[in-house]
Amino acid sequence: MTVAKRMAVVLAIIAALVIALAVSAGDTDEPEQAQAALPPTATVATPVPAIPEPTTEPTPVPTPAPTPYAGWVDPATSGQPFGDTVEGILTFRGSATRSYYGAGPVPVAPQIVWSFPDTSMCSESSVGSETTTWCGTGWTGQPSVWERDGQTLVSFGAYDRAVHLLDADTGDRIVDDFVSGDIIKGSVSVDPDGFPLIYSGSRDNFLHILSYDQGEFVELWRLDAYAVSPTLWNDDWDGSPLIIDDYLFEGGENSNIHIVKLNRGYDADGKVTVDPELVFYAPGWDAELTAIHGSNVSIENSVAISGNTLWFANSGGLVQGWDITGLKEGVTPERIFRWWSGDDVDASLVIDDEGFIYVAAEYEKSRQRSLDVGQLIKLDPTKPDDPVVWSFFDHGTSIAGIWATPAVYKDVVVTSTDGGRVVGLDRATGEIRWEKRLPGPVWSSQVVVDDVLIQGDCAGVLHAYDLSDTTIDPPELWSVNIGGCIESTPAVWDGVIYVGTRGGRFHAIADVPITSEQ
Ligand SMILES: [Ca+2]
Ligand SMILES: [Ca+2]
Ligand SMILES: [Ca+2]
Repeated sequence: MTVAKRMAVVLAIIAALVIALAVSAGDTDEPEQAQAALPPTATVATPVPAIPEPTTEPTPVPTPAPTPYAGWVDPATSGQPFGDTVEGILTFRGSATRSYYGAGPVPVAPQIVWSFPDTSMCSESSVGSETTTWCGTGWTGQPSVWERDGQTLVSFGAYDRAVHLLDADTGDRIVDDFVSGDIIKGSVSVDPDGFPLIYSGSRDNFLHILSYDQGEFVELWRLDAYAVSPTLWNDDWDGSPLIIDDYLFEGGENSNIHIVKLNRGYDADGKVTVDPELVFYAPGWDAELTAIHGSNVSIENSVAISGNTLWFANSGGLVQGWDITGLKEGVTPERIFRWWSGDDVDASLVIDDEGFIYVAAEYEKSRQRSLDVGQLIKLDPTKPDDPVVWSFFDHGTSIAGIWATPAVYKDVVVTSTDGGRVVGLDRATGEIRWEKRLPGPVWSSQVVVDDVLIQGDCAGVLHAYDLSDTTIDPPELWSVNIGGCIESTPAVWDGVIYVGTRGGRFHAIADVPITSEQ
């Protein structure tokens, strides 16, 4: 049972007790109506006596609901699920702050319970005159997993060019695959407001919006990388979009940041509709950056939002925050934070519950700046002129640094490097608490659920480590060889781990075989 399901049961029990109390107290005039008027929080806030005393008091007075956060994303929600409308992992790293890793239980002695499909997912893709065959799922490749109408669904994009939507219990297709025009590297996003929509980029130059309520995938809209001007560098879409309050936020390899008003709704037949409008775009580069770094300033990470600021970085290493406070009122977003990391930042920025930002950078250009600021940097955005809180360094070889998106968990930050280091850092000081070595490149992002660190390596082994004591090198709980380099980030949901590999297939890993009854 998930936490939310447990909460629902507890709420139901408490609600029943409140009704019993009202009835026993003789307040029988309008128990149903009175109960119906109570918001769910009121029953939580009001303690129920074990032995109800007769009283002339009416039913307990509801406590007013807490004032909802007025801005875009309450910073205090870092580490929590993405809203409370749809249960699941709905976008890369689960939330607007890229910091929600899923829900347990985590399996204790897992095996592969199903794999999809029967043969490898492969296709060819070309860059310039060079054509390569790609198989399986890659970076970032995290599946979305969510609950809908009593069913658990899982969706992901793969190197066969397709978006897949499966029954998470069985691995059977819910609808036929949506085949895009090129390979898919990024992580799909699922609509957090419950609309039957999936959002996916592709190397085919389009960001696609797909519906799945007509018995098949229907492409309702797509955004062309060349819909904006000027662009720089390329035209793929790797980032996992964020959808909040009917707005979609996405960076592209066209090096621009984009904001789309979705205008979601339903038609007369009850089928989902969108009427998107590109309301804002802007270059993610500036002349100061291109003077140093040239035109490779694509945005390949997944944007983050905390408070009223939209955060992302680009392949030129420019970390930036854009003020979106007045977006809904038509106020043009404005860049309010600029900081240069020195090298390509493909990992997504992670924002903790205090608003600190964790930047993971690659080391390819051998610049002095990279030697000065490091490859994992904690930034304080309230000090734009001197934001570095601490730095972790990984520049021992000519190509080094970090592709995985780090995990903030309790008092540590866990990261991994291209060379195969897996490191636990003190979140306050940046001090290295422990370090492991795994077969690299370790591009699969860290996932921590219920004190268990899940880490894939490039030999095809998925590891689980006991992180209950964050001060010691976490002992291994289990490992399972699933074959093929694990570049994709796993999704942990309700006893099952979902992940694809470069070996060609996508897997569900759990303690016991899942039966397909019902
Ligand atoms: Ca392309
Ligand atoms: Ca890319
Ligand atoms: Ca890049």
